[in-house]
Amino acid sequence: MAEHIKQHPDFTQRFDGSGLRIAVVHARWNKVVIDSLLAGTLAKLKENGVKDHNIVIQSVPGSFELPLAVQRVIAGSHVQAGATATDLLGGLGISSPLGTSRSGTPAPVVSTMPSQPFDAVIAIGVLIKGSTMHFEYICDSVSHALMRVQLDTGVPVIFGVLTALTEDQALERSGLGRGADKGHNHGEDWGAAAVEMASHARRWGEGKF
Ligand code: DLZ
Repeated sequence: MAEHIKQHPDFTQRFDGSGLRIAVVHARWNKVVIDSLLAGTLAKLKENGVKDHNIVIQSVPGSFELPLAVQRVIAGSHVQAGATATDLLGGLGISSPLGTSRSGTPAPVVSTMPSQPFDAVIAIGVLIKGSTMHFEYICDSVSHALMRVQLDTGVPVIFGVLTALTEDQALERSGLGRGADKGHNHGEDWGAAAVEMASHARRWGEGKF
């Protein structure tokens, strides 16, 4: 029997992120740790093939703001995709009050709006316990709310919220440990998990198992 049972998951199976659109929403409390987690997340997304133009980054003040932000970002990406469809119909002269151009040739389709809603959202925050019950309330409500958002929307939400009892715990989990061992940057796992879950969700949604 191995000495330690608790292990990171095996992320060696590669998923193709080249066709995925992913949002990262991060809090700004505890910036040093957030910056490192964000860097690890983005590096792993790109390593898995996600294109720069398909990554959208948004920030909010603290972790408590993350669930609403994630929910609105998902909703907004559907609005964007719908607007692109409307642009397309307008370009073809179907719904435009002006109809086709004078020559009768459909106007060219010019759209700068992304056509694809987000395939996954990564929520990043760093909660460090203080001397009151604040930490417990926020950890509890944020984790439940992020779970609710992903179940309500069907879009994978990656739980990138560190809930650390000490500053050292937060540093070690972002690869910034004060000792010789800098620890592991959990942002990398969140990037890999986002690509995997987005790929699964798309495939499962098409009834492919
Ligand atoms: C107020 C507060 C405190 C004390 N600590 C943290 C923290 O460690 N990490 C974090 O992300 N946010 C913290 N916040 C801010 C709250 O999350 C939230 O932004 C405010 O209560 C405003 O809603």
